[in-house]
Amino acid sequence: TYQLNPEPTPAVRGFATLTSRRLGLYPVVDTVEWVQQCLQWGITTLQLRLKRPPDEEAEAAIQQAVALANHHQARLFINDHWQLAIKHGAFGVHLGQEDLYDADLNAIQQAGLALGISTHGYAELLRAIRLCPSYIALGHIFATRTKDMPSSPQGLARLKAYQVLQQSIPTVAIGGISQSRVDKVLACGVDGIAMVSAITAAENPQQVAKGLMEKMERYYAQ
Ligand code: TZP
Ligand code: MG
Repeated sequence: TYQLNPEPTPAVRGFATLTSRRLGLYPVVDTVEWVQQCLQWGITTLQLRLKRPPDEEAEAAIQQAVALANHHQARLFINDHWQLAIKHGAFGVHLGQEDLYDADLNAIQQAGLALGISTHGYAELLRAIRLCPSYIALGHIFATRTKDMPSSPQGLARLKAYQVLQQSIPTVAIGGISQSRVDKVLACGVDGIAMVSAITAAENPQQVAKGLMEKMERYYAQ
């Protein structure tokens, strides 16, 4: 079994590898309606982040979102609710640091689900690397109003340094990334950019998402 503390974690390979390591524009949304919207725009990797207990409503939303994502052959990561993600055959699970103590990582791995892990600094990044997840989220890069963050923003210099530290696991930047900051974040070498408010609070979310998807495709094609 995986042990995080105080024993060192064994370096076990096996969380689903992303066949296309670029996650590109990675919207993080909180309703099935948003999942549907994103899929219609052609988003290929996305996250359903339901900040609620694993009740009937959560399960219904996860079931519907998974069905929609599978229909579009998109990679849907379920935040927190790893049991429901396994039960309904989601592509992957996204876990924060505190979730790593409770979640059964072996069960996630054995069910063939991908795993993404949030990190907020060097120590957490090292710990995440040892678990060999499918991707690592690095954040928050800039100040954000979407989530209360106890730590300070990582900034672009650290984001860039983290890419030098390890290249084998795909990385995603998150936190305070607005449309106008995307170029600078891409230049740090990340494989994906996770966004909440830049998309969901946009006046025209579709236009923003399409523009960013095109920008990222152009960037990665270079
Ligand atoms: N995890 C770290 S920052 C964040 C999450 C879920 C919120 C990012 O939201 P936004 O609106 O893109 O800053
Ligand atoms: Mg969590």
